[in-house]
Amino acid sequence: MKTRAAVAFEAKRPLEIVEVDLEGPRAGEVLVEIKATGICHTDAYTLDGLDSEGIFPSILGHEGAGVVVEVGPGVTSVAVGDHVIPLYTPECRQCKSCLSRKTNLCTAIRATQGKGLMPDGTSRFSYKGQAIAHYMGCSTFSNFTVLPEIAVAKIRKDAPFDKACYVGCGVTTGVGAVVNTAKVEPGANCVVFGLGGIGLNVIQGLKMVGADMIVGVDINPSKEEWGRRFGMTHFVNPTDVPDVVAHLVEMTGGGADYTFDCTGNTVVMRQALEACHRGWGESVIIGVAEASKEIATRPFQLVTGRVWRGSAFGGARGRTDTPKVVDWYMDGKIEIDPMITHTLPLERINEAFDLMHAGESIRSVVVF
Ligand code: NAD
Ligand code: AHE
Ligand code: ZN
Repeated sequence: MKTRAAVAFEAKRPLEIVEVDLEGPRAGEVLVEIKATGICHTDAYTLDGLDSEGIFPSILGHEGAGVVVEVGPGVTSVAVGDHVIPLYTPECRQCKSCLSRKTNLCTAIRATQGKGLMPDGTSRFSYKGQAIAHYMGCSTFSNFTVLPEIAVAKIRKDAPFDKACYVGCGVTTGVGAVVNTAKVEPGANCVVFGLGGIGLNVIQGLKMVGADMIVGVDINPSKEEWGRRFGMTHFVNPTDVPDVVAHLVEMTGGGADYTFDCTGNTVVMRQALEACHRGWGESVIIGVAEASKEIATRPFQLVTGRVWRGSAFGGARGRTDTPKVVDWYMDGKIEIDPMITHTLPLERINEAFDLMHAGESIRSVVVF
């Protein structure tokens, strides 16, 4: 079939909206009509050529929601008409990682996914006879996409696509980092670095679990109002203080119980670790750093009890947990609507990247 898609032909070039060829689902795969997709900073990072796994040409996008329109042979867990969220972190429930119960990082198809291919080692997308790579196993910047059955979460049918898509990455990543990864307890003092589409979801997760101080840190002063809107109790602009770590340690009475990096900046990651309380403070890295960047700190920071951790997709088990996050939204436990600052047609998808880089959006959503 033909489908409209925004194709990343080259790094650092705007996406081009073209009609591409899409092969139907093979065994264990489903064809999904994408109804809406968010634009996450990770898409921008790959398009900007900063991803060591970046492949061109490819169809980016990993934060979508849509409807199953065809299933391949052997598919049993979803059916035509089901509403689904594509999962860049699938859940096969059979691999060593899934069975360990220690991680959400299913390894069943990670190797081919990282190469922009379906699990059988081929691509379903092509343009003028040339293969186009899939992205993060999702490629939601296409009106139709093919996904492995283990990489779709079935969600309730009354959830609006243009909001539920955000659960496919940003919402689950932020709220999940609090609930699943850090397991923040009520009364904790927390610091969130970077108040964008991820950081604001960390903040609403912290509010939900009853954190005490929720300190937001951002170099963009307009983010103060956004943070307060979702439960932030204090704001620090690092450019206003001589030493942001010393300032945060003082504010939190010796350091935070939990800090979260939602910037992807390795200097900020160090600050987030060092703003933790001696003896027990835990820092969770959510931000994705550009290829070749490394983190550093004095080992003494760890010797004296601070803990450095990371979180991918908020530690959520895709097929099991994502529908629950949609329920939280539908039941009013978490908010999504106000964070979606821009809704655009596919033709204007490049504007979404401009708005993100200018710090003018929280989340832009493309509706098909
Ligand atoms: P975003 O662009 O919406 O937000 C980033 C925020 O960080 C902005 O408000 C910006 O002003 C702020 N910031 C930038 N530099 C800063 C600094 N030096 N100090 C303080 N604040 C600073 O991006 P997003 O969509 O929220 O994504 C945030 C990061 O999380 C990205 O690196 C993205 O790739 C990553 N991410 C990771 C996962 C995961 O599963 N681990 C999932 C989604 C996104
Ligand atoms: N390809 C990058 C790594 C990118 C990365 O860390 N991705 C996160 C999700 S970001 C969503 O917006 C993730 O889930 N990582 C786990 C995984 O298996 O990729 C690189 O550095 O090569
Ligand atoms: Zn993302």
